[in-house]
Amino acid sequence: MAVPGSPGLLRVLWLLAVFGAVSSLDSGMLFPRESSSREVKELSGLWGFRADKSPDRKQGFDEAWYKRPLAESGPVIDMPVPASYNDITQDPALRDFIGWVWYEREVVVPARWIADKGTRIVLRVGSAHYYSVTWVNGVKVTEHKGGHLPFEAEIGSLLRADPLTPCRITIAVNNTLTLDTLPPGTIQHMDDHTKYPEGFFIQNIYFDFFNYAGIHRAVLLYTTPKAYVDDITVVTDFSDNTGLVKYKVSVQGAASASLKVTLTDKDGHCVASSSEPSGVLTVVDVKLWWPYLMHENPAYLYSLEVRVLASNKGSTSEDVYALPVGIRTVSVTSSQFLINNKPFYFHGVNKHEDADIRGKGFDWPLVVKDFNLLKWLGANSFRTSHYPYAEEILQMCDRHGIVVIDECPGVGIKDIRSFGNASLTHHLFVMDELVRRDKNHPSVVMWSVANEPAAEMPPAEYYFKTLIKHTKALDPTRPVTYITDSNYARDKGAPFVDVICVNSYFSWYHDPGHLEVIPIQLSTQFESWYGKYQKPIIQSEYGADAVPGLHNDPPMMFTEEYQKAVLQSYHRVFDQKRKQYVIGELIWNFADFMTAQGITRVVGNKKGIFSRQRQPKSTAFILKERYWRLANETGKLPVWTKYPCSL
Ligand code: BDP
Repeated sequence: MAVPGSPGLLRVLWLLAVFGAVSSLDSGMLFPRESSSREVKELSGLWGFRADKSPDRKQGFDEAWYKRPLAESGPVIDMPVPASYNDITQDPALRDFIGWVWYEREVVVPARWIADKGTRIVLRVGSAHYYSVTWVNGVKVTEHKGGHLPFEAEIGSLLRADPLTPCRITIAVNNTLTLDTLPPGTIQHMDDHTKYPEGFFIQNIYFDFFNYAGIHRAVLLYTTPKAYVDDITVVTDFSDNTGLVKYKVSVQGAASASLKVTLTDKDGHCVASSSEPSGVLTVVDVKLWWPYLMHENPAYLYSLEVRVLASNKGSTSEDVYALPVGIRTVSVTSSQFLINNKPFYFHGVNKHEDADIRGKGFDWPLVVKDFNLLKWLGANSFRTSHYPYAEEILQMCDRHGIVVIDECPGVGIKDIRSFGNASLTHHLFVMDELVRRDKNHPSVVMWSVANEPAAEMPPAEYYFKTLIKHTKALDPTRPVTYITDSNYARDKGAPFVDVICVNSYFSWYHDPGHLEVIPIQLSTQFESWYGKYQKPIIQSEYGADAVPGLHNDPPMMFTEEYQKAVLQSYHRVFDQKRKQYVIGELIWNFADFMTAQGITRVVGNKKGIFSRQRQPKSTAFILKERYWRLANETGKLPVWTKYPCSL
């Protein structure tokens, strides 16, 4: 975290001190961007697909389906990528499928990529849920555990070995969750044949969203020269009018290389440059990155262009990569969250990557619609409940000034066996992957390592102490938290977090129907947590289900009136406590979303203030009115808000 108020030299020393830690991740995962030296070929569209419905789901491996075109080993259907496969067909068995599914696509690789041996060809999968194995022309190129995060493999030499064969990509994806996956789950076989058919089993999960599966984000091929920019890490600070951009570039594949690093402003003017692989760039008259509704000109981004000129055996090549950079600081006191040393109040939402038909598949129209709704609502922030969102979404946040609490998929850690070594090791690894991917986004202001774990269980203390310490070592510049729903006195991990994030559902899961309990229970909640820890508190979830169009007055559960009354009761308490130590409120949820079937869910969770189709319920207007009022009180409205039609 930044050190507010410290003099310039100390700041540079501090930046240097934290930097070793931030850059300790050994290889990069830069978002693939086109440049004069890099090309990107998206493989979105129709892929061939088959679910392995064999009893043990192993037929595909036993018969090596990856060795030949998929259509040669059985029937194949069309499957869009990116998309979850679950809601694409009329087959309930595919919607609820557990096990391996197989995707395949033949790609035409530009001949010049193959011909030029100085070109690296990288296959990248934005995310596939949950476990994936990838082959190119029948040769395994990578395996990856975990959805929501990208993985890649260099495939140039493989393609060059047989340049006349078309490039056939096969990806097998398995959505089975176990006690040490993130999120965890268990498989339960039902062997009583008086009740269940032969081979019947279910996937138990301890989280409240549909376990959508498949290839959820874009698959692409991209190129770089042999000597390439592998990673860039940026940490920013400022003192008075001077911005500081501490950077570190890691280059791979070069025997010797020279480097040029240029920071340009929005108008393309160079504001600082260097020829060192690491250092601190000084920006005079800095334009800071501010959140939406906190400044007239929010989300100012510079561009850090890195050029690497390498020579290898007499030939030279150049690689160019441009990274958007927002200069800002984040810090926490005992009662405030500071961005650029000014108190920031989170008035935002929790979201899901979720929509009709495509499930968790990335979809630009949906992303842009959601950002328009966020801005309309006057929301300045969201939490990526309950897993990392697509990088394109974080880029939108950088560009629009929407502040992000970036959460890893540590949701539903409820079984004591999920606190074991295997789970912790994987959890630490996922945090490595997440920080490596998202460390340079100015919009990301805090890491959340989990949601509602069974934090009262004894092993939770060691687990969260280790996890939070590890995350802080990876990135000492951002606060770390996890989201709790447990009691302040029993929570074993709370001593280690920087900000207390509490979820509560008074008058819903407790005292259902009794709206009158909210003021007292919510006040008690805040006072108990603050009394014990003296740390700032975010109400990280609160809300109530409302079936759109269902009405009753006086309010009854599941009606729009009840949802409205719950929100208004919470808001009255927030208004008392935000003057003290409550630093934010995030509604559960932005939009209705799909869940597993169950007796408390009527085709999904209905706690959205928008329907799943992004139409407002009455509460959206309540929240809009409140968020704009909060923005008026706590921030500065951007110039364009004077012209409401531009909303
Ligand atoms: C919270 C969970 C969230 C659920 C929500 C609910 O964090 O994932 O969807 O409850 O039940 O406890 O609506």
